[in-house]
Amino acid sequence: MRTPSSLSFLKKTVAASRAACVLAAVFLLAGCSQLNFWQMDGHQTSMVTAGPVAESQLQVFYATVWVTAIIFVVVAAVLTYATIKFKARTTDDENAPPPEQSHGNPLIELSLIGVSVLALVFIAFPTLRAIWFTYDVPEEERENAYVIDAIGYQWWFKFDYPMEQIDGVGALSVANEMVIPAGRPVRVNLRTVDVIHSFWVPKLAGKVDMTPNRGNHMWLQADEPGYFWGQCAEYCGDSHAVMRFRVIALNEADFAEWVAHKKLPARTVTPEIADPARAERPQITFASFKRNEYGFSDKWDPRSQVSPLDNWRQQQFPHEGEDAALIAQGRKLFQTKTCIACHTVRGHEGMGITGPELTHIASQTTIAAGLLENTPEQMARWIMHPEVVKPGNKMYTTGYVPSEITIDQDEALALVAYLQSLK
Ligand code: HEC
Ligand SMILES: [Cu+2]
Repeated sequence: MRTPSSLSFLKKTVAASRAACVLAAVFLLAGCSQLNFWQMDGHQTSMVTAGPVAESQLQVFYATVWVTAIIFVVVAAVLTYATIKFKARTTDDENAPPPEQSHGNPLIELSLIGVSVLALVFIAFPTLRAIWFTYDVPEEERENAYVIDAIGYQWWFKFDYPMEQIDGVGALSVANEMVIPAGRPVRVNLRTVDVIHSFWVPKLAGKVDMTPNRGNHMWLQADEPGYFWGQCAEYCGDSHAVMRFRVIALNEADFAEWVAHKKLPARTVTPEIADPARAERPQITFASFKRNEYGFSDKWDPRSQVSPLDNWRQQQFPHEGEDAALIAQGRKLFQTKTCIACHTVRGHEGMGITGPELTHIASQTTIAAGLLENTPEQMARWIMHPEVVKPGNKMYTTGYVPSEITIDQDEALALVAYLQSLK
C-alpha cells in the first residue's frame, strides 16, 4: 500500500517532468526557428526539391510520414483514452484486485495484423516505384542523357566529362564544381580511388555510395538553372565533414559555352593583356583560422542581392588589374614548390593527377572541395596552411610534410596572383 509521502513524491515527479517537457518544447521551437526549420529551405534541404529524382524520394518520405503519423495518432488516442478512463481514482480502486485475465480478442488482433499489412503495402508501392525510377535514367530519355563520371578522393571530388574529349588529352576534367545542363537527365557514374564515399546533392538526388572496386551509378536532373550544394555522405576519414561540392546547372547555350571554354588550355597573362597600372596587390589579412568564421562558403546570406548562380557567373570573368610580372613569378613558384607533382595546369606546367586539376581554378566559386570561398585571401590561407583549414588533407600530409614545403606571404601573393589568373 502506498504511503502519503510516496504519493507526494510521485506528484512532484510528475510536475517536474511536465515542466521539463514544456522547457524542451520551448528550446526545440527556438532551435528550429534558428535553423529555418519552418521554411525548410536550407542549402542542403531535401524538403525543397529541384528535380524529378529528389521529388520522387520526397514523395516516398511523405507517404511514410503520413502512414506513421496516422498510426501515431490512433495509438496515442487509445492510450490516452485508456489512461484516463481506467485510472485508479480512489484508494479502493488502487487496492482492487486485477481484472480477470483473458487471451485477448481475436477479432481485434486479426484486424491489427490486417491494418499493419495494408500500411506496409501502402508504403511499399511508392517506395518500389521510386527505387526503379531513381535507379537509372528512364528508358525513353536515355538517348538524351548527359554522362559524367564522379570520382571520390579523400577529401574532394573529381568530375570527368567522357562526352567532351580534348585532342591529345582525353576527357575534360574538373574538380569540386560539377556543371550540368539544366532540364536534361544526367547519368552520374560513381567511382572512388580510395575509401567509400557517398554522392549527395540533397535538392537533386539522394545519396549513392562510391564503392572501391565496384562501379555504381545514379541519375539526377535539375529542372531549372541553379546553384546547388552537395556533400559526401559517408564517413571517409579526417576531413569527411568538409568534403563538399557544388552542382551548377546551366541552360543549353550557357552550358555549351562553359564546355568550350573549359576545353581550352590555361590562360596566359602577358604584359600586353595585363594592366599593371590598375594592379592592386591584394592585401592578405591571414592571421589565424577559426572554424566557422567568415570565409567558409557553406553559408549564403539570404538577404544578399546576388543569387549564388549570378555570383558563379561573375566568377567566370578575369579580374581587373592583373600584374603580369607577379603572375609570371607565381608560375615559377608553382614549379619550384612542387605543386606540379600533384596538379595539372593544362597548357602550362604540371601533370599531377593526385590533386584537382587547376587549369581553370579561378572560375570556381569555391576551393578545397567546396569549403572556402575562392577569393585571393582564402586561397592564400589554403596554400599557406592547408593543414589548419582541412585536417589531414593529402596536399599537406603527402606533399608539404615530406617535401618540407613552406609558403611565406610574398610567395603566397605571387602564387595566388597566378592561380587567380587561371580563368
Ligand atoms: C602531394 C600533392 C600536392 C601538392 C605537392 C600540392 N597539392 Fe594542392 N592539392 C592537393 C590535393 C590532394 C588537393 C585537394 C585537397 C582537398 O580538398 O582535400 C589540393 C588542392 C589544391 C587547391 C584547391 C583546388 C580545388 O579545386 O579546390 C589549390 C588551389 C592547390 N591545391 C594549390 C596548390 C599549390 C599552389 C601547391 C604548391 C605550393 C600545391 N597545391 C601543392 C595535392 C597537392
Ligand atoms: Cu568522402
